[in-house]
Amino acid sequence: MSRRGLFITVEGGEGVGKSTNMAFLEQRLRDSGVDLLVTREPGGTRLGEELRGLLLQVSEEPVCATTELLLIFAARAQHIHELIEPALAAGKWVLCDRFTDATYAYQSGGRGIAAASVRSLEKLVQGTLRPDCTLLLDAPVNIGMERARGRGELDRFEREQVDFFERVRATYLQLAQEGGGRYRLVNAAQPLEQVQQQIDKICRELLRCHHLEGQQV
Ligand code: Z5A
Repeated sequence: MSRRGLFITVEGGEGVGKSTNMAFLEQRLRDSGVDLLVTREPGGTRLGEELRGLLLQVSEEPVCATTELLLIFAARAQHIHELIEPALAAGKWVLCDRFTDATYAYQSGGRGIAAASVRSLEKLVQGTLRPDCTLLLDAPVNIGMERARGRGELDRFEREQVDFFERVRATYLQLAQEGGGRYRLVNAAQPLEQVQQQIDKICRELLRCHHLEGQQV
């Protein structure tokens, strides 16, 4: 029976460079011989990607916060059942672009849904499943918004105002502060090379802890 894999998530507010650094981390882990599943939330499965489309699209009908929350957890339930759990059970590492910390940050911090409601759904949908390690990319909101605005058309979340993203950031930082050992805070306001030096260090640590050191890192 293979050893259970490691569940790594990457989190952060708008424009912090998640996509850029997910690609860096993926390459770094693959180069080290890690058997890896790379995925994202909302999404990952066919149903999850359809729900993602509904969540991100700009629509004339305002989406109520509870609907948003339930769609996110519906996508997550399918994602865990179809992809995440089977991969971890088979000994693969899972690298996921956002997970439930984003729900605390956006739906609770940003939209104002009670954290207790998120916790109930977390328990229902995930059981005891939690990430083993979360890289939290953090940058001041104005820097993130400036970077994200340079990408063109804005989705439904990206159209929110500064105070929404300030609450998202504050919630993420609070989670990291209160969340025990699983969070690794990365200063994403630095130039990319320095951000990736920080990520590289975390990567070495993870590989060392999981006895993959000595392989090409
Ligand atoms: N959402 C939610 O509400 N609740 C949930 O539970 C979950 C999600 C799971 C989609 O997520 C939305 O879903 C998200 C919250 C909601 N909406 N928002 N906002 P997403 O992860 O797909 O969307 P995103 O936040 O836009 O992620 P992204 O595409 O990874 O964007 P990013 O962090 O901005 O990354 P980027 O594209 O790599 O970087 C942006 C630009 O900055 C780009 O031009 C880079 O070249 C540049 N960049 C990156 N790093 C640097 C540095 N260090 N210096 C200078 N420039 C840089």
